[in-house]
Order: sequence, then structure tokens, then C-alpha cells
Amino acid sequence: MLRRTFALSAAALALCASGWVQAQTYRAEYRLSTTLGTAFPWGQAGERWSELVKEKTQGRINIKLYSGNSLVGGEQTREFTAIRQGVIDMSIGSTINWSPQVKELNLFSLPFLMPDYKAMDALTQGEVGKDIFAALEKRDVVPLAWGENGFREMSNSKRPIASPADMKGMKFRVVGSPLYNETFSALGANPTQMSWADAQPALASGAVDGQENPLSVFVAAKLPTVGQKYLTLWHYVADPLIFVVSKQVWNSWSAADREAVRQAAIQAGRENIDKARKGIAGSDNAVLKQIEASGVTVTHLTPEQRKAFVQATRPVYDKWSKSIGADLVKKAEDAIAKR
Ligand code: X2X
Repeated sequence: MLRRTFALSAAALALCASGWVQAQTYRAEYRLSTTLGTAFPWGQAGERWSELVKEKTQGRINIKLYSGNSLVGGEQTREFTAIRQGVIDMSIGSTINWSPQVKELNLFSLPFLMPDYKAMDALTQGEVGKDIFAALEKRDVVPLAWGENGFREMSNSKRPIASPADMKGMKFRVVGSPLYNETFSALGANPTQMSWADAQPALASGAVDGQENPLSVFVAAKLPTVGQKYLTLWHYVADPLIFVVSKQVWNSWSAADREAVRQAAIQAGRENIDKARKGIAGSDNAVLKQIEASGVTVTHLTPEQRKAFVQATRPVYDKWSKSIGADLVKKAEDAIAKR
């Protein structure tokens, strides 16, 4: 009897070791959500992460990419809740789209907080980035790496914009954080919140006059073909992307596979940041040249002109700093000053 019990446990152990038990807990496929598809650096990051994970886990973890936020019917501001509910297993999400649920993420949307790429890096790669990851950890997701959508510039179909007065009454599509409504209202415009899926037809039909998105998105979405002929470079906010896995899914993986998924995210994130900045950052202005060549009028603000936008939106900055957390905002301002 004893001998038989022993033999049985030995067999069970052997089964565990052979990975049989593991195979029972791993799903055939994991759902990865992104907002933009593979025509954009963001969707390409999803593809790359999937590919690297497959490689690094020898095919134990298979990821299927659902771009266009298709798992939440295109409603990008519902993405974070869907991760917590188990509808989405993994995501590369914009800080903007998750900010209705994670108030700290509004930090990156404070108007004119980050003057340049160094400022953005000072936040994501420093203490502030760690605090943001800790805030996400508290909400059932495991943050793994940073990526980038980019500095968001403003375009419209009506006229060049060089001052808040030029925006008066103009209808702008804005993203889902109420902070954007308040920023555009403070500038005298008429903002309306809608998803990216709804934004494109709204621009095409003239239901809205303008929008704000990174130049990489402006180009890949071919916004000049829907009448967006005027572009103002104001660098007022930028949205990093964050690679996450739902905690429940994360806990179902072996330690070695978790590490593989993390390293894959870090690598895909780095590559994504390079891609998002290509032709845009530093002395490389190939994307801007391409935009100008397509007949778009590009307005560069003088420091004096920029100041008028900063001043008009300062009350919004102050109000939202309180809800984001005064300490976190101060830490961010200090990190940027020291960059
Ligand atoms: O909706 C947008 O503007 C986009 C695609 O940039 C985001 O998802 C934040």
C-alpha cells in the first residue's frame, strides 16, 4: 500500500516536471488590446511584443492582437476596466485612455508640463515613472515597460492657429479625459469628446473642425485627406504608452515565463519609442517635411506666442494638479527642472 502511494506521488511529480500541469493552466491564446493598428508605431509595438513573447517562451504564450480597441467596441476609455474584468489579458495603452480610472495618469496631460523629449524621459525613466507603476499595481495590473504615442500637435480644417483667439468657437475632437475638455474650453474652443474610431468620420464630414494627435498618427491616419490642412506645433502634452498584463493572467504564468514577457515588453517598448520619434525628434524632421510637402500649413509658435497658450490653460493645470496629487506633480516638475 505504502509502496503504491509512493509510486503514485512519484508519477504526479514526474507529470509536473514534464509540464503537463502547466499546460493545463496556460490558455491557448491571450488577448492583447491596443488603440491603433499596425499602420502605426503603436500597433507595430503590439505585433513586436507578441513575436518576442512567442520566441522567448518557446511558444508557451501565444498572443493575439486586437487593435482598434475591438474588445471594447472601440471605446478606448473602457479598456482599463475591461482588463480588470478579465475581458482583456494584456494591453499597450495610452496614459490618456486609462486616466479616467487611474487619476495619476492625467499627469502627462497637464498642459505644457513637458517641454521636450528629455522632460518626458525624465518622468517615465525616473522616480515619477516608478510611482505611476505603483499606482497601476494597486489596480490589478502588472506594468512592465514604457512605450510612446508622442507629443500631441493640433490640426484643423479652417485656419492657421497661432493664438488662443484663433481657436475661438472652433470644434475640436478631444480624447476621453475631462481634462482635455477643460483645456480646450479654457482656450476658447468648442471641444467634444469622442473615441478615435468616431473621430475620423467626424473629421471627414466636417462635424468637427480639428483634433490633436502625434505627428506619426497625423501622417499614418492620412489626416490631410480629411481636410486637416493647418497644423500647429505647440507640444502641449504627450502620451506615453504602458505595457501591462492583468494580474490574474500574470499569476498563472511560471516565474521564467513572466520574466520572458517582461523582457519582451522592455525590448518592444524601446523599439517603439525609437519608431515613434523617427522623423520627428531632434534634428530629424523628415515627417514634418513630408507633412509640408502634402500641402499642410505648419505653424511654429514663437516663445511669446506659446506663452499665451500656457497662460490661458494655467487654471486647468492648477485645478488638475490637485486631483492628480500635489506631491506627484511637484516631483515631476522637479525632475523636469533637473533634466
Ligand atoms: O484617440 C486618440 O487620439 C489616440 C489614438 O491618440 C489615443 O488613443 C490617445
